[in-house]
Amino acid sequence: MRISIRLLTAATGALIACLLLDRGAQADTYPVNDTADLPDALIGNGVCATAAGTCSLRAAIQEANAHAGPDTVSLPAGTFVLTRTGASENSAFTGDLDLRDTITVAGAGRDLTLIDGNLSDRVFEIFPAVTNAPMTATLSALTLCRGGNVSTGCGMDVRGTQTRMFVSQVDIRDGACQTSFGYGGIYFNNAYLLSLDDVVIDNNAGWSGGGLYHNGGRLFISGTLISNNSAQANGGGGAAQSAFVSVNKSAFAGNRSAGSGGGLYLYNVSGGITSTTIAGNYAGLSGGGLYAYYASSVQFSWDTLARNRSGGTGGGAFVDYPGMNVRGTLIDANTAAGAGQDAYRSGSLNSQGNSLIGDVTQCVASYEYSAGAGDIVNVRPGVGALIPMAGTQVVPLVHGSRAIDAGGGVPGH
Ligand SMILES: [Ca+2]
Ligand SMILES: [Ca+2]
Repeated sequence: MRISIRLLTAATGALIACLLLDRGAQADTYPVNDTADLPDALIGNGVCATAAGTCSLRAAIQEANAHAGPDTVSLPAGTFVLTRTGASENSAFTGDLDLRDTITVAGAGRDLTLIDGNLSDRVFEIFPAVTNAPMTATLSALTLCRGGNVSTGCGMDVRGTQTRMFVSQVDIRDGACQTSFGYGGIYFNNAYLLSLDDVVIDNNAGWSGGGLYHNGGRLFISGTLISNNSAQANGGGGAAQSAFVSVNKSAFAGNRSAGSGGGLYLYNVSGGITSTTIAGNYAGLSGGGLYAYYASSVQFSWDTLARNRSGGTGGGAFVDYPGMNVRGTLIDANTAAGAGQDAYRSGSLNSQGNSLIGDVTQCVASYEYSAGAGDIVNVRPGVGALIPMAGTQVVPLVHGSRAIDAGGGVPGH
């Protein structure tokens, strides 16, 4: 028996080695050495070379797109301004950088490598050369800034039902999506997966989902700060709908929407929001921090919603139909021009325990608050101002706060 297992292991090892060799033979790395925005002189010859004999970012992507199999574009420190204007072009020849095959674009660091959209098109457009073919795109260690003049995704637009998008150690800044039906610093529409790990999405503006607009598929966010974005309609920081959404140890801070959901707007989503801060956001209508609509399949755990403001109802959260499930979550020090300083209900606010809600009177009066063990409600738990910490933003508890050690225990803390 032992011998047969060993034989099987050896055979499997040989197979894996073959696969690795095969992939290794196909993979190419293009080290970029020119910040000028120039095209490749002869696309498809496997050599990244402009007419000047240099390897530009655009030439590297054109070669990578033409080359089957995974490729890596390696960027040095520098600012890469996309000066070859011409939007609505999809072969990376002008305007945005179109990624059409499995690729990794790696910079030298988010503070060192900047790709500037020149406010003339988005920065990256990600979709396979063959509609809905599998592809994986990875961006790391760089900053995308000043995408604009587009309706979908001033930083990036991700499409294709088999497209997986991984973003880590990346800033997406200062994008100007069209304010008339323009969506998101990142626009994701019915692709397979978007993963944001250690990402900052800051100071982008659009019509809906100022920082991020995510429709369909799967969204995973961890260690990420979404701040100072704005929307004319809903979801100043982010809007997600008809998707599975997982947010962990992240923050939505200082975002604004003229409509609802200043920090985050959820519609018809499932998943979990865990150990996340939603603070200092503003909505002109409802849900200064959060608007949750058809979001009863989302578990909110050990989150903080504080110091958000609403020009309408629900300063912290507007709980729309059918309801919202929270545990160990603090909702306090929010303000609303209308009813429900911290929480306003259209659906039920269900606590699974250890919830700390400064003002839940509007929900209680409507018989739409179900208490959990260890809840502390209708007293001010005591929270401090929003402060930056470890690359994100947090709302600390003040000395003597009722919330100290009242969260019911957070795993991993
Ligand atoms: Ca070439
Ligand atoms: Ca394009």
